[in-house]
Amino acid sequence: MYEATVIGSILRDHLVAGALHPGAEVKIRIDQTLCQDATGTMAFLELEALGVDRVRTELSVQYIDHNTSQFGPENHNDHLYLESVSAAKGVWLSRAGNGICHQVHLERFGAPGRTLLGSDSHTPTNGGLGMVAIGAGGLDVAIAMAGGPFKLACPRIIGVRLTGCLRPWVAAKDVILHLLSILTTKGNAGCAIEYFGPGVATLSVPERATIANMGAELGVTTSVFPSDEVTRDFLRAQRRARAWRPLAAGPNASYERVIDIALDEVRALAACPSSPDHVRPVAELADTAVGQVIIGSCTNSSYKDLRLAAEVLSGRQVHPGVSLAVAPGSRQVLGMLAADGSLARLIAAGARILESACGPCIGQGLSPADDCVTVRTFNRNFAGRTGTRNDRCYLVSVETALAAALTGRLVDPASLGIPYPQVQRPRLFKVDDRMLVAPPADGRGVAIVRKATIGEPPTSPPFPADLNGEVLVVLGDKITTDHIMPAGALLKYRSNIPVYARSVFNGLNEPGRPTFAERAAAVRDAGRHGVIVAGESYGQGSSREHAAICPMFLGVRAVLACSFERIHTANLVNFGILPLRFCDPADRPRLEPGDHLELSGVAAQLDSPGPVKLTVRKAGGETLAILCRHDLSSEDRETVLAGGRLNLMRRQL
Ligand code: MIC
Ligand code: SF4
Repeated sequence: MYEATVIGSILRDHLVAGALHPGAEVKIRIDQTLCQDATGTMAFLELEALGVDRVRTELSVQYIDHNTSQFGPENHNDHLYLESVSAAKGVWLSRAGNGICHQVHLERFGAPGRTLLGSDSHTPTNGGLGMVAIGAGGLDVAIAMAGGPFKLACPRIIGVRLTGCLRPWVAAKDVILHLLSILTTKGNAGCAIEYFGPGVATLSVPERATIANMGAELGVTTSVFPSDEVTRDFLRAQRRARAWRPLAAGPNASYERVIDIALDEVRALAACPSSPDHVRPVAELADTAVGQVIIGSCTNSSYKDLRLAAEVLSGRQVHPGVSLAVAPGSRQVLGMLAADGSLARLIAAGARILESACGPCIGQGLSPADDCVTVRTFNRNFAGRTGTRNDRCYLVSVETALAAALTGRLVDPASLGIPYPQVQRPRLFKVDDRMLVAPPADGRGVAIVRKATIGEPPTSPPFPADLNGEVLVVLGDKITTDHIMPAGALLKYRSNIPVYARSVFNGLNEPGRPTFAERAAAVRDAGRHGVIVAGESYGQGSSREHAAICPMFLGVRAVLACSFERIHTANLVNFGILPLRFCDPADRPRLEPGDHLELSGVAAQLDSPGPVKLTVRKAGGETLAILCRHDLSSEDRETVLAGGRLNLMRRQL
């Protein structure tokens, strides 16, 4: 399978250990890393804990893009820590205001044929440039920065053959929404997607990046496009022609499965509340009145996206019932919009211009009113992510967002009757790297700024010999890391685990009753081990390792689920929480909060090839026997038993 594919050739070039075989564990060398501020503080605290003086990658970049609202001193404290620790450790820094990590990386650093590991789940955006770009938890990125290899299950490669070209008013976003309607958000862990076919050449690099970006929503490890003349042109226009190299699948490339997409047949689509795979044709949603439209995020905020917005809105006015906000993806995009008059046209049409940052995508402001339909060009619409509890968030292309902004309804943009503006890529992008700070050649003299809100990297005691568990909660399918560890206004506590941990599963809390965090802490303080029970696809969404660290802090030692998502599983293991799969999913609803759950002889059971046996004691005295499986490698088992990877590495050092 790996022979003639682009993904296979990049993995082969970077293979450090293991053999390329679908599902086999391999280790690969990482050329580049990226961190953003909301995950970066913890990643750098972990890097410091590992005693690393200077990073050993070809390039590492720290972006300040997620957490820029600065309510209270915490955000700025984080920024100052990140600025100084980046300089000390040999890492580039992209300052607040310079843009969203994935967009800036695509513009200024991404390179075909290289590997990129990022502490953000949308790191695969740079697969649009022909990189094997993978999202991971902060600790895995810290280890890569330290020069360590990245461990992954060798992905099964799904080929997506693109033919034809997109019709006017249909966009790359609709292509990935179409793919989400086929593959859904669950069941794709362990796969990767490779795009090929004649349709690829009709898509620009930012369009490819939009498609690769939302591979994260499919749950695949990475999404990769070939590197061709379009890629070369893009890099040339960024004054980085030297980074180019050609990459294409050979004629004998074979894939586990091939999905054909005729681009001409794709229609305008929307992901309806509250999952990116609740996809329907926009034409069928025409009765939906819209109160808010936001254009931006790492999925759709390139120059082409926003120039198109300016062209369409030029001389028109946003519907009086709609609040339209626009967040350019980078300072480069914003600067170009300002220089060519697009910004003035957006403002004249009534758009509210936001900072070049993640902003509302991660619930940092612009939460919609109760019952207000919000239409966004983003990638995630998990319930409550906007900051409004029962939100109604639709994910669409820029074209569809503009149609909603003009009409106040969800309508197919082709029905607007406006000629489709042809936006050409500029011959040269406006390159200005003054907000990118290069690290000094020797960072040893740099003083690291550590204000009071910068905490310690958390560790936990070794795994108990026998698990004396108590079920804290029984959940359904598709529990996302936004459910486990909400972000939004709480993002500012990312460097302060004891405070942030108070909000674990806060969406489940009811007024007047103990919170999840209080219940978990009480179980921990009584000397028992908290257990979370869930259905399919536990841990969808972000790479935030806080969704493992904070439960760990509250004494959670095991998660029993029907299936898990890739990044979250790795994070659980890294922080000493045991992920177990039910052998029989019908056992899940037999469990209730308060049940006692025993797993004796943990180490021996994890080592034995058979299922793991658990005994459940119910409040009424009934006893159940439950069988589970684990998918842990021997290294993972050792990590869990040590109480997490930092403990293990400290021991090894
Ligand atoms: C997201 O889109 O959910 C985030 C915020 O970018 C996260 C990272 C984080 O939680 O800090 C992600 O996608 O990994
Ligand atoms: Fe930022 Fe949203 Fe992209 Fe996450 S998905 S990196 S919050 S813009």
